[in-house]
Amino acid sequence: MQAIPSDVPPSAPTLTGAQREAFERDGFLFPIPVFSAAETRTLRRRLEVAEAEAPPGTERAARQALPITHAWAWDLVHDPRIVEPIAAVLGPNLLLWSMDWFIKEPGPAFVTYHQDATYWGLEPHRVATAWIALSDAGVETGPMRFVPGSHRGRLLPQRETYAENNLLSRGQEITEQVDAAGTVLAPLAAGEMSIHHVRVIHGSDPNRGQDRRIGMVLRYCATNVRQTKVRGDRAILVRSDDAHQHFEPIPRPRTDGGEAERRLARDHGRTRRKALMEDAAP
Ligand SMILES: O=C(O)CCC(=O)C(=O)O
Repeated sequence: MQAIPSDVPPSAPTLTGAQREAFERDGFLFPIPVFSAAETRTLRRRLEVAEAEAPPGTERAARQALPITHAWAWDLVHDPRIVEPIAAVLGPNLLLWSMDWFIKEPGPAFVTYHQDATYWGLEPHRVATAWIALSDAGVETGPMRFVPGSHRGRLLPQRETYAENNLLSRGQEITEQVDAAGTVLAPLAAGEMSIHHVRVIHGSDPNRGQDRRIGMVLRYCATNVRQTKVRGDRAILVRSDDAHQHFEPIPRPRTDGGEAERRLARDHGRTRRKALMEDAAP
């Protein structure tokens, strides 16, 4: 794993040595308390306002674009309560590569076992996800399941199923059988987060609860990481310096929902779709 950063201020909410070791051993870590109940409610309300304001059929794109279109979301992805634990496992110089949302309404939606590193195009794999629960993600809601230590193994072949209720863009699924008995379920209370490594095998079952299971999913990488599948990918510098400049910088939004912000979000959405949906290198 990466070196532990030396410049984390002593007051920053970083990880303990035992937590870092657990992440290095398992490829995931949870639960890490991040937001108070009031903050979590505010974030959920902001998300649901953004969904309600988006023209029908564009809710997903509107959610993903929030750090490009809304200053509160740009500020949120810099929050030290999220970024310092990530710095403890990836090192001090960090970019936010994306904000995704894994929202599982009560019903049949699921996520097949997959490894993110197989299709994101990011190299090297100094990449980790902060998955933050904005509603309770207890066992009945289909929280994530991880295969401990699988980030230290090889990348397994994946097929694309495009299955109707699969929340993944291409219904990606590892072709080898994953033994559920060897997985670890990662339930979270609202306001808590888990961190997972870009190579760890994970998936999740349907939501059998009453409420939507809302995962705000922030993908961070070290600044030496490159996008190998498309040119012109963008990211937000969230910590220290970017000596590498492999990504176009995303500026803090000046006007919430402004025309320039929405244009940038549309351009970026096209680039990112290309990266996620295509296999060929540029
Ligand atoms: O939220 C889920 O159930 C799956 C999330 C996931 O695959 C990811 O964050 O990489």
